[in-house]
Amino acid sequence: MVVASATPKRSEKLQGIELPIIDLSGERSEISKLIVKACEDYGFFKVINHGVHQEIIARIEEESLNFFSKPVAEKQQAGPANPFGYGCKNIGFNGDIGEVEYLLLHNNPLSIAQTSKSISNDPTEFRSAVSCYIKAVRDLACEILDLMAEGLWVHDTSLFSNLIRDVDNDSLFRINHYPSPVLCKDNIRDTKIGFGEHSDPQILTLLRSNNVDGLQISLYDGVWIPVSPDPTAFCVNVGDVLQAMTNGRFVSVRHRALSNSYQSRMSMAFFGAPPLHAKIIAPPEMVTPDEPSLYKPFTWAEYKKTAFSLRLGESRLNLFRKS
Ligand code: GA4
Repeated sequence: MVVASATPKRSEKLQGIELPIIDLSGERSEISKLIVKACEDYGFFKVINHGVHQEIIARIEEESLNFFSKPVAEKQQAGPANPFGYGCKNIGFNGDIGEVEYLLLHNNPLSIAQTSKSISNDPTEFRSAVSCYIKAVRDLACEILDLMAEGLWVHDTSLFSNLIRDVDNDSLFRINHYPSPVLCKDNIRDTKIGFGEHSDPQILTLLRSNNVDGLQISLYDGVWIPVSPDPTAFCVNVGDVLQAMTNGRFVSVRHRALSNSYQSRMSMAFFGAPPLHAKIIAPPEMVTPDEPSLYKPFTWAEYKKTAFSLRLGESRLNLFRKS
């Protein structure tokens, strides 16, 4: 069965929307159409019946909770996240701050092995839990990218997925922990920005969280729409590179995470990225006389360098628009 909501009118969206929920056990051509529509309308959707085994998820969740429950001094030994490891409050290198602590890892096996040593007392177990999870979500991301290409009638249906299947892919894995805010005076809980507004620079992000809310997306400037948590689903979002490769047809939507809950929130994001040398250019099917190409060709290395040299909330893809 495929479940997807029709695009609500703007007024309905403002009253709180549910993202399209796409059942991946449905009929392939139907699913690919729904995915394309969701990426055009929202840049975000949820997938259910995604095939990632619960044991794989439970294993990395347990490892992550073990890590975050360690004393601060011990956690700091796995940091700073420069480039990989434990980070607390500091996001990126340009002064962005949030109420979040996190682990940032590269998906390269050697890098995982290296980073695991300082994260866990049992690095072999941690490394294995991370590798299994990354493999499962990367396969899922590839499957979704193939469905997107099919729905867009791109001739080479592996065009997008090949970028993250490449041995040199630059994908990242991030585990965020938003501690439950302490009670303020009068027992009022403060809403804090856990992770400030931004778009993801990569191709595709697959996010899952525990059953605690906090994720919001911005479909219209200044209007934040909460995304309800669902630990059984993956929340999928289009990144800047996919917006460029679809010539603006798919949108890389800004999102943020609040930490305003009575419980702590833990989320895990896989950011599927191309190899550094990969050229990012929309395929011919995405460019027509009516829709001429919007972006200059660039490599992922060029784009990444720009993204990491700017603030979190920057609209960096605009810098690559043709004038
Ligand atoms: C957003 C998506 C990923 O979490 C991330 C982030 C990265 C970081 O935390 O170091 C960035 C941010 C993210 C975009 C702009 C730059 C880089 C912080 C920042 C200010 C790991 C990524 O790849 O880009």
